[in-house]
Amino acid sequence: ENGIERPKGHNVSFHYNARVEYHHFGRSHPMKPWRLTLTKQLILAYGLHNAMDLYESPQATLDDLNAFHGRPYLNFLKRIRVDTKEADENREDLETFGFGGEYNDCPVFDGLWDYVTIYTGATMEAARHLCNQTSDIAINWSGGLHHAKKNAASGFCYINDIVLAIHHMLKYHQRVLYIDIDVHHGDGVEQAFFSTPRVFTLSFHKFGDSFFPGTGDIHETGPTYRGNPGTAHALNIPIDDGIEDDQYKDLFEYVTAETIQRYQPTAIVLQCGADSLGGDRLGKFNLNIKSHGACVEFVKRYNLPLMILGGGGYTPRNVARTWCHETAVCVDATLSNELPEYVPYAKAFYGEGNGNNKLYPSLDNIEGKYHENKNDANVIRMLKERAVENLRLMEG
Ligand code: ZL4
Ligand code: CA
Ligand code: ZN
Repeated sequence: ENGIERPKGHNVSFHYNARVEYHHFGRSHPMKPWRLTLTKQLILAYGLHNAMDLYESPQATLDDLNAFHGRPYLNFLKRIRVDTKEADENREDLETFGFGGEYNDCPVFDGLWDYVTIYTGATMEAARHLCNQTSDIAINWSGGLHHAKKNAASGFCYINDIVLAIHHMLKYHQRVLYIDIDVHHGDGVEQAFFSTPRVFTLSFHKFGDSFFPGTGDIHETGPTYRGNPGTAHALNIPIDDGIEDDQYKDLFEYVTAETIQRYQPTAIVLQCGADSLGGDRLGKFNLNIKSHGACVEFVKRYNLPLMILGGGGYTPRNVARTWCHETAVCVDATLSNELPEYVPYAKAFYGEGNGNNKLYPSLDNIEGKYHENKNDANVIRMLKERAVENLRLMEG
């Protein structure tokens, strides 16, 4: 059926609980959990489920989340309801925990606790499968919420499933490398592991013009106070608007190869935020689906236990296309550019241009969403040099 076979030589597992799809951040909020419905339907339509072990993941428990997040924050998150949001008694908590005032990035919505425990449960299950070696690659497209802090929600992220997964992996792995290709800086993960050499965080992102969250310049390599064992275990690659396929691939492959060579990780977690694609509602890059996927391909070639997570992605049809393509990369399948004949919600794939019935429409030149490329060759060269210098600062 569809010519999709199980990959030879490695096991891929897919961790998912469809209940995550039915949550709503509110009208016109850019984060749309139903992009996961679209992703799943495309994966099924191409027959990729035949090539993976599928798991309906359990919800995480409060105790699971407590491995990173503070009790008072978790109690608040579990208790808060839409109808009590405005209540005076909660106003202070809303502010401290990242919900109040201007911070409508993180709204209170119906089923919030279920939502966060569902996506985190899937990431935790993926971590367990990598650690007990039932999977070589474990995928959770509903995870990858990299901004959440120990005691606060931030940037559409309430619980940091990535930190929790890495925390679990450290029981079995000496060194975990975290790579983040979301267009935003993976600040929450970086911060959580600032003081340990056992996790190295590498993020590629748009930086400048106060783009959220505003951190992640090239010189930010972690706190540099003397004696901090985590010194220089963060690497940030700040990128300007409009970066294109070849430049990004070159930068990604060079910096990632140097990092792996120097750090020698025993496992890798890759956050595949799809807001770095061209045409994204929030992003500023001009990447096509196959060059985003080339990052997954590149990392996979190291044959280390690999966790694949989602993250941002605000043009749902292209999020689905990208994560479907990257699922295919994981199972060594090649997909036809023609969308399968029967795709549920096929109309959702209609968008700009003439790529409506294609898996790989060109995204690097979308009218009205094209970002002028502000990255010149010299800046890219400088970033590569600075990255290598930063890697040399690592002790050992
Ligand atoms: C929106 O239309 O830059 C939220 C957020 C809600 C609907 C209701 C309008 C109410 C764009 C964004 C006004 C909300 C104003 N609605 C939010 C500095 C900001 C302060 C908060 O991909 N306002 C903050 C966060 C970023 C800021 C990006 C990326 C997550 C990830 C991993 C998080 N925050 C300005 C915004 C809208 C909204 C429209 C929005 N928020 C765009 N960028 C941000 O890295 C998942
Ligand atoms: Ca990033
Ligand atoms: Zn993002």
